[in-house]
Amino acid sequence: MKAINGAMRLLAVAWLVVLSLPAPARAHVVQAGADLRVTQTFETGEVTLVIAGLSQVPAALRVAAEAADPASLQLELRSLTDGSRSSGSASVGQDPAALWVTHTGPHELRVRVGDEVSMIPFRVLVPESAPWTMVMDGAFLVTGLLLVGGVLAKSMSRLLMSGASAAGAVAVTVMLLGPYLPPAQPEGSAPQAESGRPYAQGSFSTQPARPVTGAEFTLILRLADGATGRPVDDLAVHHEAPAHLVVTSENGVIFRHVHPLRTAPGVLAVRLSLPYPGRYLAYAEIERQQSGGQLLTGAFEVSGTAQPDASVQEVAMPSLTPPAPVAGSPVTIEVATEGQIQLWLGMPGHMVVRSRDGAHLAHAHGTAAGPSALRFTLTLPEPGRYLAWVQYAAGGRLLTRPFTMEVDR
Ligand SMILES: [Cu+2]
Repeated sequence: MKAINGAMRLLAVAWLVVLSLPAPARAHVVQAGADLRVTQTFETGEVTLVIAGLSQVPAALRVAAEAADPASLQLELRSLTDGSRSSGSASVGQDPAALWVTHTGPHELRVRVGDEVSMIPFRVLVPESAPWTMVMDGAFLVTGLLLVGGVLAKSMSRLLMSGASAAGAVAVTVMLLGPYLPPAQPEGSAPQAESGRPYAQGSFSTQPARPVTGAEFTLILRLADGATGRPVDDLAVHHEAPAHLVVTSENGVIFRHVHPLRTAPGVLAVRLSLPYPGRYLAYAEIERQQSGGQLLTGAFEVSGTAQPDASVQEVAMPSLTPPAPVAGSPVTIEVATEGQIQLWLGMPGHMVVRSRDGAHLAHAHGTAAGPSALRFTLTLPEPGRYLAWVQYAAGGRLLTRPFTMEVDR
């Protein structure tokens, strides 16, 4: 009996230890309950909306604005399930807006800055636990109750002991298998498509049709489903934006990296002003939900006379390894940064590389090589001259530093 009582105490202690451990992280449902960051380029500058994750509904959804420059946002949240609305406002550096949410599922956040409006579709997700976690929790509970019962009774029958052991074994087995069992779909998530979705077809246009140097115009990207021709309205937020748009002058002197607004289903738009006349190349990186990433390209002409350009950037002086890069094999590029690196779009550094003719565009992410250095590794497909722009945030500012490199055969 002594031996059984000893084992019982040991089991009771083990049970308490397991209960006090943090629940294992389930990476697949990290979307539910996690913050959603969406970056948008308004005329006044770039603003990142931080939509706080919820653990339950109904609740107040907190929406904050982050930006280098001051901006005030009018917000309206609409449930696409029942049409219920809630509105508020948020300013950079101020407390978040609190918008009332009653349902999980599809919503649209309408954001107005000045006279521009972006409508951001997103899903309110609430984490839900998988059925097997209930089995595990139940088994732990039974083990504990039997053990506590035994302690209170100051003795433990063999029946109680074997019951507790069996329940404990079930609980531990399920816990160990946990990482291999399917995670629960968060409440409010979209039904899974049976197969991947077709690529989007993109067409770029400008308004007015012929932009003039120094004057604001709107660059528009219309997205249509490759199979049905209907507007593509299911872009996944990747690297903190539904779309990343790079505009370069054909000669590579002008570079813009912006995040267009969704002005209607399948329509993305951004206001630009360009200083030099000539041909410009546009590249949009998008990713449909449950589909792959893709790059859409287009071109447009700007007329007029050259204007003074305030966006002229200092040139980066990178160190390359090997010093003479070769087509088809990796090159490591290290850039010293001006000041301590801060995350921008969730990454320490970004680099956009374009072939001189514009046929090839690559987007690489850097790792921090110390507090004030960035390291990129990429492989360029063809020999020739490449134009590159390193972008990173330091001192609360986004810096763009161009350089060029020759790639040998
Ligand atoms: Cu981007």
